[in-house]
Amino acid sequence: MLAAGEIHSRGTPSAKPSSPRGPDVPPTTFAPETTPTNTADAIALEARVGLSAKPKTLSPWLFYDEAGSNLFEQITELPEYYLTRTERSIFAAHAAEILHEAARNQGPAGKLTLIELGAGTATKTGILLAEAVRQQGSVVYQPVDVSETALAEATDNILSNIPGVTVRVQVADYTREALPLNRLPNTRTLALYIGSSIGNFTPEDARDVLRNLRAQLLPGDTLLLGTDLAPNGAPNANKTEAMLLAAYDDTAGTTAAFNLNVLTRLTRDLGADFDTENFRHRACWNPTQSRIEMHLESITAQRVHIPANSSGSALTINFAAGETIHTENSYKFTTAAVDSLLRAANFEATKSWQDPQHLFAVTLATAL
Ligand code: AVI
Repeated sequence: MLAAGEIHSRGTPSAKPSSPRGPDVPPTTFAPETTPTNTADAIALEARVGLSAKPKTLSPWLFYDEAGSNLFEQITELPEYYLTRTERSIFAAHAAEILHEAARNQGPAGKLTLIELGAGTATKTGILLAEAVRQQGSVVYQPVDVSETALAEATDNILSNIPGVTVRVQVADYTREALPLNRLPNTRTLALYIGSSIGNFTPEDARDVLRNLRAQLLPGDTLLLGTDLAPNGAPNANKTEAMLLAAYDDTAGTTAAFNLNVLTRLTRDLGADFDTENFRHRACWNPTQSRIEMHLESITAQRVHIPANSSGSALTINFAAGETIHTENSYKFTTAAVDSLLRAANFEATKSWQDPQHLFAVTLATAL
């Protein structure tokens, strides 16, 4: 899956993303060995493999159907979910310095091009794009995402609000595909991987995602990485485990609805007979792995059925009371862990910005 189109903020779109809109397939933490190319087959295989495993698992990409994407948008505005607004506040306070630092290796005539992995609707990126236009007059922005719907929304927002940006959308799964960068002469690339998305990968997969990105960059290009900090993540950190847990188990029940929606999706897309009333949302802090885990806990002993599909014959899944399906990991980092992850992918951390409470870090790294 790969499509690209260039759209300027002044004038008419010269091309639009070409493939039809379909369900979103975000990156997976528990990637199946053989990757089906269509979403229906991928869901069928994911459910069969994950729900037959011990312990049971389901990949977090299953969260992001239309209802799940809307619930995630709501999560980002919850009082308990500090991540999104904190990262935005770091951009608002430091955008000028971030862009100056990234442009340091730039020749006098050159400009920075910004690419963004998993751009989604690019709501926070506008702050950085506006600053890039202020510093260099114009900017080319290349958002990469599996969701054409999200990219179309991102493009509309940016073109109507930030004059001077040329948007080149790229529909691709950056966890599985190379990212042809179409580098312009005399430019350097600043890659954005923000929103703590890296935290949803195991440490090995996180390193591989960054290595894949590094392979597309030239020495001197830069990466801006957004990471959520662990309770002991930085000197003077003002974060408690309780704060972390609340961010993943809010009082309004939005995160619970987001987690349970995965069962609704399997019921709808596979004809399964999950009753969401028989499951409850669980979030826990795993200090050994430095991650928040989300699970769906079976309230009673029960059986769930999935009819035969492209992945195999009909499946009966037995749940003991209290047994869980592990649906997501959200890793939290110390500043040292961020530095060593970057090193492992052949980047060198050059500067890091945090909010005054040290909840979240935005790190600029140079490709070696
Ligand atoms: C997308 N990702 C960075 C979110 C996170 O915080 O790990 C997903 C999420 N899961 C529950 N709440 C938000």
